[in-house]
Amino acid sequence: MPPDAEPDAPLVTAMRARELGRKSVVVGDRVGLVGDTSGAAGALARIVRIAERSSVLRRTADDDDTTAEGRLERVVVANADQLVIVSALADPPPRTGFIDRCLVAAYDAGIEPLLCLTKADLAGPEAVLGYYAELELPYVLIRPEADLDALRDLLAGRISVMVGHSGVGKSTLVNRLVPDAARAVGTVSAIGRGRHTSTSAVALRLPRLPGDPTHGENAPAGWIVDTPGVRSFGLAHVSADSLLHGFPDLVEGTVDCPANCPHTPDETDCGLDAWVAAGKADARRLASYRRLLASRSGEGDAREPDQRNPGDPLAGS
Ligand SMILES: Nc1nc2c(ncn2[C@@H]2O[C@H](COP(=O)(O)OP(=O)(O)OP(=O)(O)O)[C@@H](O)[C@H]2O)c(=O)[nH]1
Ligand SMILES: [Mg+2]
Repeated sequence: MPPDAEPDAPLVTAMRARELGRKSVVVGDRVGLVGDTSGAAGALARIVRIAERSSVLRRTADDDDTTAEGRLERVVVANADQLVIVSALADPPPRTGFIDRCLVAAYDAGIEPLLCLTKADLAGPEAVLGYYAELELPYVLIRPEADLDALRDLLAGRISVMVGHSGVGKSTLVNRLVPDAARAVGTVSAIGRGRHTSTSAVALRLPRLPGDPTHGENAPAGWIVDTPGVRSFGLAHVSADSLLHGFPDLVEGTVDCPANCPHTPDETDCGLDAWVAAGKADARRLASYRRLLASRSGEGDAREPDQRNPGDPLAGS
């Protein structure tokens, strides 16, 4: 459905036509339909064309890197213009390593990031926000009892996709934003045992707020895509050079690096160490960047985040 489709446009059920070959249709795709597009009960249309995508959010599914299937690159969503990185402030605890990976993916896809910190009723945001102090990263805090006006403003008129670990409250949030969404909501006790409440990505049209003075009567209300929780956001498809762009606070620290500097800890002339020593960026950000570099080159540490960074509970991915 086009982003500007009328709110009462019929919902059409369609299947992928054979002439598309191996091209797969993903959530967010704009498609050409033939056949019965009436939306009547039992009507089935065919998808014969996929429009050029304005953005493609990918992740390498390296949850399981022991199989070829596990290393596959997957398209999460097409045509999104905002990546809503959902992280709970507690239960499950925030993981800046994961948020950093999402920021890299957003930069790589040309999608603007928004940090959405849920469960603000359970813990404060200071530690997470302190870690990102040098970035101009927009954020919103979500409490169950407070209104969602700030978030609604940031979502208005855009196609936003939510990503985050299982149990952080993505579906809970979608149900509040889109009251008739009826997304299943789970319990956090299942985390880490391979159970995810949401099992597929779904795009939902945001309701236009009655009498909303800020966006005009004919402004599109926007779309929100709820996705299943992921354990990790694999970045094997992102080049080592592009990784750095997910760390805008470090970029300037590389201007004095030797040509083709790999920015690894063993590169004694890498400018990033001096940059951090001079207080221009947080040492934890450099450590996170270098962890990502190492995981890309196959030297990744496969231990659980809690064991890997005993001194820094935030750092896991
Ligand atoms: N205290 C508190 N609990 C919340 C909040 N938001 C969500 N929860 C609870 O967190 C649990 C998980 O919420 P879900 O919305 O299912 O999480 P999800 O991110 O969609 O999880 P997956 O679908 O598995 O990826 C539920 O028990 C919610 O009631 C919040 O702001 N505060
Ligand atoms: Mg869910």
